[in-house]
Amino acid sequence: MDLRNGLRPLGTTPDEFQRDLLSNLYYRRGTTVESASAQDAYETLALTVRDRLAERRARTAAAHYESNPRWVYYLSAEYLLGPQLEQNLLYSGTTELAPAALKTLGFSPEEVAALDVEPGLGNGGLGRLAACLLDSLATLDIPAVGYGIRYDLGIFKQEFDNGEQVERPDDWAFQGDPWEFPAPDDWQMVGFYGFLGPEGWVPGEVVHGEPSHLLIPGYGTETVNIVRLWRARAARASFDLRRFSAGQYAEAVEEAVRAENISKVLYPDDSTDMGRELRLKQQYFLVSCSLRDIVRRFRFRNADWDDFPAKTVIQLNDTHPTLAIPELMRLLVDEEKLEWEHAWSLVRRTFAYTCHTLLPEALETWPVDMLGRLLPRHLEIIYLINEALLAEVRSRFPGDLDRVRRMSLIQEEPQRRVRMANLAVTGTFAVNGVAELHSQLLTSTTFADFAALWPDRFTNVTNGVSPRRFVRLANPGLSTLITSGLGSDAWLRDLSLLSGLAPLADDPAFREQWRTERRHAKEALGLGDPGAMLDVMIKRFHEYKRQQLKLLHVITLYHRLRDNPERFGVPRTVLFGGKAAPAYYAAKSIIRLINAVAAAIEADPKAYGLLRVVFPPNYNVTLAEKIIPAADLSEQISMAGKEASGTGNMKLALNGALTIGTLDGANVEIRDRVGAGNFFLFGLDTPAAAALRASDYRPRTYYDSDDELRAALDAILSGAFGGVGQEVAHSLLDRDEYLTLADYRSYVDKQDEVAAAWEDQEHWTRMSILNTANSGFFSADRTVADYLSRIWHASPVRLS
Ligand code: BZD
Repeated sequence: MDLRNGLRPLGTTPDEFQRDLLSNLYYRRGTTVESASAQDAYETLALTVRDRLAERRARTAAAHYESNPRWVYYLSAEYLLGPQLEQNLLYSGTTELAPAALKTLGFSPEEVAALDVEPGLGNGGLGRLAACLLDSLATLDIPAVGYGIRYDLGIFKQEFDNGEQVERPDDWAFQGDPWEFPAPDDWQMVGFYGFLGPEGWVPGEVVHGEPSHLLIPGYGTETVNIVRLWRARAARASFDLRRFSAGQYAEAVEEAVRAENISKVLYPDDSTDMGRELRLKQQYFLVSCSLRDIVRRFRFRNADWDDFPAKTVIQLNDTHPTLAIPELMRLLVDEEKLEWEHAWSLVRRTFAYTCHTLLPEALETWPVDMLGRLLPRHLEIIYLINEALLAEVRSRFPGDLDRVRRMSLIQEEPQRRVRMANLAVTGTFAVNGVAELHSQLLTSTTFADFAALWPDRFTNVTNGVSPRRFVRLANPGLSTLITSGLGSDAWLRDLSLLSGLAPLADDPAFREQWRTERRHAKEALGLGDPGAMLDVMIKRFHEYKRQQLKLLHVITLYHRLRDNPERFGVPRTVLFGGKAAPAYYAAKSIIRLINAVAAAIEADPKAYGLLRVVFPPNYNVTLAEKIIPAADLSEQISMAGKEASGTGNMKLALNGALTIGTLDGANVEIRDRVGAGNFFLFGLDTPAAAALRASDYRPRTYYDSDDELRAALDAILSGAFGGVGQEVAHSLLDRDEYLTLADYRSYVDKQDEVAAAWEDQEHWTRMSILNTANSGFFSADRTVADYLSRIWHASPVRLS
C-alpha cells in the first residue's frame, strides 16, 4: 500500500534535501532565504528532518494496526528527552545533508544547532530513564507509546546569584516546538471534585486534555514510535457568560485559567513536600487522559475486555501514575458495567510498577481528605481494594495486627493518608527495582511484608542508558575510534560488542589514540588545562548523594596545597553540576558553599595550575552530553543503601571515566563488570552503614580523631569561605544523617590512590579502555530486553 497516496518521496541527495528545505522555508515558515533569520532556518530544518521521520511513522502505525500486537504503554509524569535536532539528524540519516544544505542557504550550522532547546520535562534520573527506554523500545521495534504531561514550564533554569541558586522559569516552548504534532481531535475529558450521587460520580469540574506527540525513532531500523503528552485546556463550556455579561470579564475566565494551570509547571522533586493538590490533579489528569486513549486504541482492533491484558501492559514509572489502578477499575465497573472481581482480575494483569527509591520519606502518600474531595469515587475504590487486601493478609497471617497496619493502603497516624506505593504493589502483577542491590533491598526492607505475601511479584531490571545519545552523539570522536577498533559500528545496536575493545587495552598505539580522543573531548569542554584530571560529580543535589563529602575532599586538597604546594601531586579540575529542589534548604546551602570554596581557591595564586573547582549552572541533558566525554573520574559516592541505581555512573563508565564509588545502587554491578582493579571502591557497605546508623552514631568522634577532617570543618566554621556554609558544617557535626564523616577517611585515602594511578597514564588509559569495553551491559537496549522477558512479554513488529 502506498501510504503517501501518490506524494513524491522525500529526497535523499544533497540537492533534494536542499530543495525540501527551501520549500519548507517558503511554504511552511512563510519566508524566503533573503529575509530568513537563524530561528527561521532552525524551525525549517526541524520540519525538513521531521518529515523524513513522519514517513516512517506512517508506515509504523500501519504495520502496528495490521498486526494488532501486544502494546507496551509507559506512563510517566516525566520525560527528559534531551535536545532533539542532533538525534533526529542521526536517526534520519541526514547528519551530513543538513549542514551542507544550511551552508548553501547562507546559515552557519552551529548557530542554527544552538537554537535547539531541550524540553526539560523531568527532574533527573527517573525522567531521563523514561526517555532512554523509549529510545530502546523503538530501536527494538516494540509497539509502544509513552504517555506524559506537556508542561508549559519544564524544570527550572538554575542561575547563581552570589553563589546561591536562584530558579528561573523554563519556558522551553516559548518559540513553539517544531518537533511536536498536535492532535487536538484526540482530546479527552477529565473530571474532578463533585459528589457521589445515586448514579455514581458527578464531577464538579471538567477539564480537557489535548494531546500532542513527539516522534521517537528507532536507531538502525524503520520503526518510529511516539510519546504522547497531554496539555490541559479549559472545557469549551467553562466560560461563564453570566459573569461576562455582568462586566466581570476576568472572573468569567477564572475557571479556564484554573484548568490550564494543571499542565503549567513540572514539580521539582521535593521528596518531602507532598501536600499540594495541584500535583495530585496533574497525576490524575495524566492517568485519566492516557487510560481513555489506551482504551480507544484497544477498541480499534478488539471488542472483548477479556483480551485487554493480553494486548496491553501498562508500566507505571514510580508511583506518580498509580491512580491509573483505581481509574481503570472505575472505567470497567462504573462505565463498562463489569463485575468488580472480573474488573480486578483484568486490572491486576495489566499494570506493572517500577520503584525508583529507597528513601522512606520519598514514598508518596496523599491525605485521605484531599484525595476524597478531589476524587471521591477513586477513594471509595481504594477502600474496596484495601478491604480485599487486608482480608488476604489476615487470612495468611492470622492475628498479626501489626502487619495489617503496615500493609494497609491507608496510613492512620499522624494523619490519614493513602500510601501510593502499597496501592501500586497491590494493583500490579510485577514490581521491579532498578538495580540488583536496590531490588534486594526493596524485598528485604521497603516491601518486605508484600514480598512475604506475593514473592513472585518482585523482580529486578537494572537500568541502562542510550548508547546512541550518550556515546555516539555526545562523543563522536571516541565513537569513531571504537568503530575503527571493532571494525564495525554494530556496537550501536548491540553494546555487548564493546567487549571486543578489551584486547586493545594492551595495544600502546590504541591507547595513544584513546588518550587523544579523550583530550579532544576535554578541549571541546574548554575548562582550561586538558592535562589536569577532570573529576566530575554531576547529579541532583541531595544529602544522601553526598556532594558535601566531595567538598570536604576539595577543602582537604586545598589545605594540602597551601601547606605544601611542591608535594601536591596531580593537578585536578573538580566539576560539580546539578540542581537542588527550590525548597530543599540544606542542599541549597551545599551549593552555595561549593561556589564559595571555588571562589576562594580561584583567588589563591598558590592553587593556580593545581586545583580548580568549576560549577557551571543549569546542568541538563545538553550540558551532560558535553561534560561526560571529558570526564576522567566519576564520583558515585552516595551512602550505601540509598541510591536506587544511578545512570550517570553508567554514562561516565561507558565513556571511559574511572569510578570512585561506594557499594551502592548500580555501582556494585559496574564494579563487577569492569573489574575491581579498574574501580576505586571506598566506604561502608549497606549492612555496615545501616548498623552504624542504628547504633549511637557520633560524627564528632571522627572530627576529633582526624586532623585533616577537623581542619576542613574548622575552615568552614571559622568563616574562611566568606562566612558561608556554617550550617553545612553544623549539620555534619551534630547529626550527619548520611555518614559523611564516617566515610571521609576512607574516601580521602582512596582519592590519594586515584592520584597515584593518574601519574601512570599508560595504566590509567588501560583501565579507561577496560571500563568502556566492559560496560556494554548498561545499554538501555539490554534493560528493555530484560523488561520484555521478565515483565512485558511483547514481541517486535518489523516494517517490511
Ligand atoms: O531514578 C532516580 C534515582 O534516584 C536513581 O538512583 C535512579 O537511577 C533513577 C532511575 O531509576 N530517581 C529520580 O530521579 N527521582 C525523581 O526524579 C523524582 C521525581 C519526582 C518525585 C520524586 C522523585
